[in-house]
Amino acid sequence: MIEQALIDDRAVDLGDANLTELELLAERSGINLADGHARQVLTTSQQRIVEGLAELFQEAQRSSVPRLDRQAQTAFLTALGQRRAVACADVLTCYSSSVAMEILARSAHAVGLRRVGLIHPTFDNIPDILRGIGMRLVPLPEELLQAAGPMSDVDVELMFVTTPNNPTGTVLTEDQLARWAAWCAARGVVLVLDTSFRGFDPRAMYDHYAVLDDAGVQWVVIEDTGKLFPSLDLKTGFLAFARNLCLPLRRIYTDILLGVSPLILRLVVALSEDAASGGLASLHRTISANRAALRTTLSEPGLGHWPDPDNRISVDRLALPPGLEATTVAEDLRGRGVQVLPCPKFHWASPTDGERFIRVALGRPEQAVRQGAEIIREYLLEQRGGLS
Ligand code: EGV
Repeated sequence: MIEQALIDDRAVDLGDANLTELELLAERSGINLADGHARQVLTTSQQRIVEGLAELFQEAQRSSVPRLDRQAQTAFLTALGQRRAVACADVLTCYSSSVAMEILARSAHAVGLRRVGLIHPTFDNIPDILRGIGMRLVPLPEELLQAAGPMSDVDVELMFVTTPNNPTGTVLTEDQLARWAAWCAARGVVLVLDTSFRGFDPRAMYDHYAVLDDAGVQWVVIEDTGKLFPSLDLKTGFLAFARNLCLPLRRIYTDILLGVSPLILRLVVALSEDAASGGLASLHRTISANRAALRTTLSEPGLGHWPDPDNRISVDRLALPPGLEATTVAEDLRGRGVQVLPCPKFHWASPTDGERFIRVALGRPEQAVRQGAEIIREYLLEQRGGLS
């Protein structure tokens, strides 16, 4: 029997749910280690920014919105090492990175692009948005993107790479990006990066825009403040692109929105400046401590293993012991009061490959991660006993 559950008071087949529907379910009860949003405790300096919100509102009211918009873009991009962006990118500020992605996909479709190479695995709303708009998808396995040998010939018009990737944390190095940028430039392929998780990993903070600009490729980069700052989803996505880009991004953008609230822009400026002066380092310590707590709690033999040892982003995959399936495990864990994501939908081209993995969110108070990990541990110990 397929389990049903109430999501927003609608009955939804869990066998059919996308990852975001499972995340909505996770907000209803129990320990929520499902969505990848930033829900860790505010740092002291972030707390101070929040306490000044009324003041930020007044400032935003008095400011010129275009200037504030540019300030938010510059403060965020430079905090994350993307200095060349200030000189070479046009940037459209969006409500979220998913809205930026929708605008990108519609724009590509409008000029007739259909064949899209997409990193595999990755969060399911990316293939779902692209397919929903009418794109035909070709999976690009992470191993292919990282291979040092001769570049295989993939027949695509647009290439979409999430880096660091969600859920694996895999980062496209500067050399790899340069190779793919040259490859795309030579073939007239549009190169799109989704860098929503870059702020977690210093290895993803080299200046991507310098590499893209120097390669002379047609490029788009989707950035996101939402995964980093625990600001109750007051956030922006940035749609950054080459000045000579052949896609009608501005036209489609204006079909959808006029702009983002200047209060959010002002908040992004404050949080980005804080990130540059110690906030990012503090975030890295928080995520690292939560990852250590999770992995230590589940370190006993027979409880699975960590397939992404170098992952630094705010989610972590556990490879389940042989014989267990993620869909069942996630359902069982929900029954015990902890919510994680089963990984089949991340493997959008071959879902059963994802049954070996669950994804655990780490952007949470450390206590929530510890308690969740303890429940997962007890469950897996019982399963180990039952299976042997
Ligand atoms: C993650 C959910 C959507 C997404 C969650 C996410 N938002 N579907 N528009 O932000 O990794 O949990 O990225």
